[in-house]
Amino acid sequence: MGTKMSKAGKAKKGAAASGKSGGGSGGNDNIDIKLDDKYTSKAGGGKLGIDDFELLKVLGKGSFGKVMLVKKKGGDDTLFAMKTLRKAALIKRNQLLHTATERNILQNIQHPFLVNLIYAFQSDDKLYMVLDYMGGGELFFWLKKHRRFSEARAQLMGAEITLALGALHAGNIIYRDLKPENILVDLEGHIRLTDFGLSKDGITGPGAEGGTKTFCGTPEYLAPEILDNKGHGKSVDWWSFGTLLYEMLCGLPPFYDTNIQKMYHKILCAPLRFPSYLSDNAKEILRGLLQRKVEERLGSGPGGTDEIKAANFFKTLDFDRVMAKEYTPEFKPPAGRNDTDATNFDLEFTTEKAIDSVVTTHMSETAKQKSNFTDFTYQNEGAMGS
Ligand code: ISQ
Repeated sequence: MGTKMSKAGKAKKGAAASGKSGGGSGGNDNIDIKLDDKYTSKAGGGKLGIDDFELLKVLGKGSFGKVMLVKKKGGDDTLFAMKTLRKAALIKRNQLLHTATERNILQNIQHPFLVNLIYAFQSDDKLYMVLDYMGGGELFFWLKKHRRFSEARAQLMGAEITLALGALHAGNIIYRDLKPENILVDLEGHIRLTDFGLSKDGITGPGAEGGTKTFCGTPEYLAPEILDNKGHGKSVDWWSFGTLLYEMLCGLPPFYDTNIQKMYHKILCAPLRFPSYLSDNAKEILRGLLQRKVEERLGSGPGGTDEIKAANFFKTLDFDRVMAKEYTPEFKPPAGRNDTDATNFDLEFTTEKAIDSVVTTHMSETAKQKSNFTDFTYQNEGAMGS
């Protein structure tokens, strides 16, 4: 959704979600927000609003809004991340479909390794998504700080990411945007994927999508078939996973170049090379995932995710135990002095006063905006009554 937690030298994302959202500046966009009725009505009556939350810290800011650390008033002490999005900015930047996609995916899948949606509501000017809080911040931050991870650390994180992608694929969702900035770490060291805005649902195989996508930002995690505009399916996520696993193990993505054109070229045709310290099992899974021929790529066969789970690289892990978070991560992010000090987030944001800022828009636009966001309000059943 374009909200970045850190600016540590990476290009901001802002990829167009799709040309299908109709564009315009708040007019008659016919947005198909597929909603499951059971999630749109709130038990106990009344509607949640911003006043039901205590705003504690700013965790990050982006072009459409910000993410704040919040607590529900009168509830227990559970911390949440509240993502706010300005409707006018979304409409102007053609991000309605992107937002609707994210919200739909979040409300339909609950998983231990996906950032789950707990509440969603709206005002005339903004959308609000209340999500699991991940106190360890971005994996990106830890990867840059530690340069590379041990095989044991990359193995457990890789297994958790595999299960998250497997759950999305089982729901016919292609994530498409796997990169270290979109992987958040909790205070135990477990991960969750976030930012489903670019995900695509209902695509079952290569070529099913068609059409041209515009990708801004850097291509280092994008599969060759995306760069080649050949249409793509779930296997693009296994390529991105291979790129990420390589970066976790070696410190840089496999086809990295400071020159973006050269990086494009390398992703399409450079040979895959490994540093000498990498184990045979690590090289084997990376060769399988970073296979340019989609039909030969690990995960693209009928076994899907099971092909990845069966790789020798994961042979010392029991995936049922991974799912149950029974393995203790090798690295635990520092907790800070207290739960709410957001020590693993950028001081640039966390020192800012957490407020729900006022949006200045024309009244005529407000009414139009409202019509595009009907049914956004949501309450997770698990959170009822808290
Ligand atoms: C959860 N915890 C911390 C930061 C976040 C940013 C975006 C989405 C979810 C988050």
